[in-house]
Amino acid sequence: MSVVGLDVGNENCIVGVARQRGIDVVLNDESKRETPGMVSFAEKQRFLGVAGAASAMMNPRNTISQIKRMIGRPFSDPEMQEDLRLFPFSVTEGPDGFPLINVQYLGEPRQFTPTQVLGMLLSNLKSIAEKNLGTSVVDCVIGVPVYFTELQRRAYLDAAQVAGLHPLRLMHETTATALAYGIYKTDLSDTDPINVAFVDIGHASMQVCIAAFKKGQLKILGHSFERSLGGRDFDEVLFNHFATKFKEEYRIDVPSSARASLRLRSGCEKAKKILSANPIAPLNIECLMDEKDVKGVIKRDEFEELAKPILEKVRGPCERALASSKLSIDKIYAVEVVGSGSRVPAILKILSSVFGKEPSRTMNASECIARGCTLQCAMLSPTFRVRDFEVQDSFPFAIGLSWKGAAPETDGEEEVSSNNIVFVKGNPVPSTKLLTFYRSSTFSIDAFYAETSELPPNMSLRIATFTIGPFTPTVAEKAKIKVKIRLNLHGVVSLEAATMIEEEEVEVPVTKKDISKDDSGEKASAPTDDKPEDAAGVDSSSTEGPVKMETEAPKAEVKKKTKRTDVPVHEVIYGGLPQPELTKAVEKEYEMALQDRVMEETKESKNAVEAYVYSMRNKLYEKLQSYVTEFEREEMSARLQETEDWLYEDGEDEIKSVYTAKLAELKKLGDPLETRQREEELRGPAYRDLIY
Ligand code: ATP
Ligand code: K
Ligand code: MG
Repeated sequence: MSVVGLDVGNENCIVGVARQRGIDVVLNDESKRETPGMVSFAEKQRFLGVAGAASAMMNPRNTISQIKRMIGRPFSDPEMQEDLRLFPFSVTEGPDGFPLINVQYLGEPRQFTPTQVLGMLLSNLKSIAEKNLGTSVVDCVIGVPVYFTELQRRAYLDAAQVAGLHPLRLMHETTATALAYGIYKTDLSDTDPINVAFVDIGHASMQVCIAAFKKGQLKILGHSFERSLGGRDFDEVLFNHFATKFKEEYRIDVPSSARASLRLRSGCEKAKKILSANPIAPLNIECLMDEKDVKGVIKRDEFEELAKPILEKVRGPCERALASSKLSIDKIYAVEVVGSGSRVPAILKILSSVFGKEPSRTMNASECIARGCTLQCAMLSPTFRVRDFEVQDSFPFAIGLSWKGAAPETDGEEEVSSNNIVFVKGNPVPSTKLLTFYRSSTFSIDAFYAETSELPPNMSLRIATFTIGPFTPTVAEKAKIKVKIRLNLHGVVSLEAATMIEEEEVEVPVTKKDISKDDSGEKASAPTDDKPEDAAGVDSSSTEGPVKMETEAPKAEVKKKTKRTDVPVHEVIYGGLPQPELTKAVEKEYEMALQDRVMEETKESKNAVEAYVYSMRNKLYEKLQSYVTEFEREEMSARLQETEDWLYEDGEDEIKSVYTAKLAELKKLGDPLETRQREEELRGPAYRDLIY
């Protein structure tokens, strides 16, 4: 069974795998540790990852990036609209109110959902892991931003299914980082926790969490985020600066051209990185637009001045995370900065002033999420042994339930508050709540977000509607229905089970073995965190106890019997793909992947023909020279030349079998020559031996 952790970034994706000796970040086909989160659609195939990024400049309108920004968000979301302004590809509103990505693929216009495109990225990451592990990969843990809504989490799960992956957990990125930090710490105390702030600034967003570490345990005390604050915002500041400047100096309107915009944006990103280590950075782009070469420079303090409004925003999430952890800054032991977007030096200055101490960079800033996810996967996988380490995560949103009729009773200490919040903000993940309803017939429960403040703007608050029934009470007019609501490991709300509980009085003959314990029937069980209760069904409470000495004759006795019946639950989820759509998406992905593979193999067989032409031509004048006749050499050379010409003309764009046939044809002519050379060489020394 595979143990894999995936960090899917807006810019970079990382794949971690567990091996017996530890956690490794694996290399992609281009021997890189980071794989661009890009998919490029072309005439004959798709290009994913590094190859996708390489096509971006040539094919900007059909190359999709930052899919994480679009996943599980309605088209009308103002933040989405803001993002779309900057993307070079076309996105329109689908009939369900969610975005559709429009591309030209296989020579025709096609539309894909963000879920499908994320599925493509995930399947690329899956194949990177598979190539490295040499086995098929299904189980994994995938990082998600802590601010992801139910819809976004469900879309990730759908996309994973499209890719043929089975996530054991969608793990908050900052929690994964905290795990990667804590599990290797050997000096943790049993009693006094150390509190560490983790600040992740990526390409598009910023997340902060405060974690408390004790021996064998980490607990997230609080977190916060800014959905739109990351490296790309700094690029944008530079982009606007230079676009204005170049308009004046060169009279070119960069934003009007998708390709020029992409090139300038990428030049600005480079300049920004240079400024992280140098006081000044050049920006030179040849033939940017209208055949004009542009030149510019930017100084670090100039850049910081331009970026001031963005830098100001860094403080907020740190302060909010501190507030939710209820810790004062003197209780913070260290501030760990991760995510490559945080390499802008001015950010560190702000962090020092908020936390009152120098931030540290002891972690591998680009790999910690993938490593944490891989560790979590190893911990959840039965095939791997990992040091015992408990991860207590906390949920960022308050989730409420509503129903018609009388309020339910809750089991356990925790009350459902008057506004029906079942999972408070900061609730542990996972978590299960047991509610008891008294109802005579089918009823329904709605799950919704109970607070709007930290949700994306204009978002629907509905999560799901669960319909419980039908059931027929047999004992009383109203039956007691226990409903188990779960905030699962992915941070998704689900109704796990509904059970009708009825108590009947029945006469049971008392046998020699009797009950010594008092049977009080159904016992209230406290909210459980992960262990499921006994399977529902008929559960006689007169279980066997210790044998009691019995002298009297056996007689009948009236006993209470608890009968448990599963009640069907029907759930309607708002958003996400219905199963038939998902099945279709899985099939489509399979077809597209097949097409990519066919094209890759075609390229390989074409390359094989080309390689044969070159190597045979060399051999004819070197290794084979003294073994072939003049006539044979000329004949072979002519065939090689013919083939080379063909490769550049008629044979430029053929199907695989044509190239394989071509290679076979050449080999038919060439193999006998090579065999002759080999055989004579073998005979050679022996023959010479005879002479001397
Ligand atoms: P997200 O976390 O938003 O999903 P991501 O995980 O892909 O995105 P990272 O890989 O952590 O993001 O960071 C990418 C960002 O870091 C880019 O904006 C990139 O320009 C920026 N970056 C990388 N190196 C440097 C550097 N030396 N100086 C400044 N910024 C840098
Ligand atoms: K990343
Ligand atoms: Mg990231």
